[in-house]
Amino acid sequence: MNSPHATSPLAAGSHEQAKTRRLANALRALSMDAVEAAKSGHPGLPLGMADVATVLYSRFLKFDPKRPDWPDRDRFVLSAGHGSMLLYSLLYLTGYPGITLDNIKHFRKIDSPCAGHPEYGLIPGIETTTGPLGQGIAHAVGMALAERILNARFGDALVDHRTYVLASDGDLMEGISHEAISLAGHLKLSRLIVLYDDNGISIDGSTSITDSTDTVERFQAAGWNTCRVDGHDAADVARALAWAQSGDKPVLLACKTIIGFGLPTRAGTQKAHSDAPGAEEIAGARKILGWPYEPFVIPDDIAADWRTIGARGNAAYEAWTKRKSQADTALAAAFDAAISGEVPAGLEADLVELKKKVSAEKPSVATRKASEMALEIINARWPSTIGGSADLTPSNNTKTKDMKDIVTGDFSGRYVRFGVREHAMAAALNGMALHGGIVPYGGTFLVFSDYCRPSIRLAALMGIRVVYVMTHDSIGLGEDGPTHQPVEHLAALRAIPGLRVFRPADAVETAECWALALADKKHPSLLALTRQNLPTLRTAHTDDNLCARGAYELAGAAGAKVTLLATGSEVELAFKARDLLAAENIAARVVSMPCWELFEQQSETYRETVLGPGTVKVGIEAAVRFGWDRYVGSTGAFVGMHGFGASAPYKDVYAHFAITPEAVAEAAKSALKA
Ligand SMILES: Cc1ncc(C[n+]2csc(CCOP(=O)(O)OP(=O)(O)O)c2C)c(N)n1
Ligand SMILES: [Mg+2]
Repeated sequence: MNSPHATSPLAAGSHEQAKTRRLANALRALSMDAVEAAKSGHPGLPLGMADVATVLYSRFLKFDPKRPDWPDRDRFVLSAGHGSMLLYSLLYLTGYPGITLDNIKHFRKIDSPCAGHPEYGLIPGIETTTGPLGQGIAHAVGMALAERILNARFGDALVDHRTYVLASDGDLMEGISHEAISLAGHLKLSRLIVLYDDNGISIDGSTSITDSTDTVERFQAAGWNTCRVDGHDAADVARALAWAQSGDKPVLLACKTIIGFGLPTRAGTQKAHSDAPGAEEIAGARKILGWPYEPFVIPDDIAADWRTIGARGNAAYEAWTKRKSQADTALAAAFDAAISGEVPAGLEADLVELKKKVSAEKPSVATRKASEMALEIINARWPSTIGGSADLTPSNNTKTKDMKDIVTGDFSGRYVRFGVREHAMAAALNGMALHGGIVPYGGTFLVFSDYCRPSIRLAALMGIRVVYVMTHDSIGLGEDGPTHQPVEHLAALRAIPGLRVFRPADAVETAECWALALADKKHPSLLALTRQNLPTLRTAHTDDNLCARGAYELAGAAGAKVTLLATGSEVELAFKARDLLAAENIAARVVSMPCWELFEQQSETYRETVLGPGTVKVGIEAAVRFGWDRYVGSTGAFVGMHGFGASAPYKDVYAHFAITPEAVAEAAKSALKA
């Protein structure tokens, strides 16, 4: 690489440099005016990073506001989501659709897409939801990885862009940043450029009161190229960004800035971080910045210059369209298919064939193995799927036969070795899904969904398609004991709005749940899968996907007095309990409930019919009761866990906690008597 301090187009004192400062001041003015009007928000970051952002948008970022979905655009991730007004100002001034000055005037109000923190989907140009610190930079690692994967598949002519991240002290203090930067450094994601807002301030005061890390050395140790930059010297920023365009490693530009730059008394202090500065402070800032205009007024010449910046990328867009039209027809078609994200023709039918075969052969397999069987078919049909695991590949069964590893320097594989980095894995899956062209899935043990949860929550909030393959889903994992046996996780995951939690009962249901997860472009799905073998219970084949309705009657009974409601491995127990009850002339039906969320969406009539009006209900799940009351009601019973598990062979653990067919039959009989 060249020196980051070579000559610059933005020499000190030049007209260009003065103009850049005025452009930046437009971002500052809009940001502080909006925060002041809302009487809420965070002026510190926008005022501090305005110069850096201006250089990035005016000289480096490849974007076309008229084509916010252009697949080969550079991605800009505002990891420090509290600085949202900086992003809104940039999007508005460069001419993105979906954001008006009026929206900015209503920053943080119910009628404005300018939400407190940037929310994916509210305004084109917001590449990801951010706000929980550390998530954005980790999402960006997934985006940068997606770019390289698609570049390997489709070539430089179609895929050749960068991912820029603006990260704050808080982003880099968060643990997830460690996982994310070490993964990016290992994979040498050279198209990833982090602009670190090195202002030395967080909410409690100077960062020196909590942190002694040398951030630049930390990134170097993780395999990044680094450079210290004066974040208020446009020339220095431009030089560093030019330098960052080449090289074979991800790049950290540590930009020294003053938080709240321009605020007369608050600049450089934690007081600048958040809250409306007040009329006096803002009037003072206008003087210091040389910005005499009324609130929300952008003078015509500056507005025009920003629009010109917005128009800058159109030529690159046109050139890309031309390259695409000249590309090999099959390649271009495959590219379009990947970007569309549609499930390829024939895949659903293939999965139906798998169901038919399984129903006939009735194998006894763990659902993690059944998931692998489904994945063999999915991955063979769909080149867009990218799989991975957080160092549990042999346990999660996530790697199918033809999947080659993605390795440093060769991104032509389809399998990511995420290392023991669950949180960054889940975030990278988000980034890949957001990037587009990829359908990501990743595995770990269900108990470690806790380590993924913040990313899973954001996937649900954003409404994106990510699939989590979470195996070892109960005490049924046996010997590893209570540290590894999830008990509260199903309930906790079901509490996340929009997350589809699937717990299939056998290999047929597993194939159905995979089909549902893939077909749903607007929701993340989590498959909770067993370690232990389960019998095939769906022995009568149907082309219909019965799991699509969330719950259904798997075994009926004439004159049923009892309905046994179960999920996953416990459906087998329900079947055995049904036999025990039948021997005592008590008719019981079995309802499998692989996905509560989908069940809740069915009509009231369907739900009532499935739950069995007039029958006594027994819920069976090797997990805590939380959530089950709505189905078993006040007259029903629950057979499951009431605390943490225990370490022993799994059959002994089930017996120890009395999650057995006998216990279920007893519970049903007591409930009938009550
Ligand atoms: C995970 C998470 N924890 C806490 C917060 C609340 N919070 C918002 S900004 C911030 C830290 C502010 O410091 P810094 O990141 O350096 O931003 P700056 O003040 O420099 O703009 C905190 C703790 C958050 N948004 N996300
Ligand atoms: Mg800071």
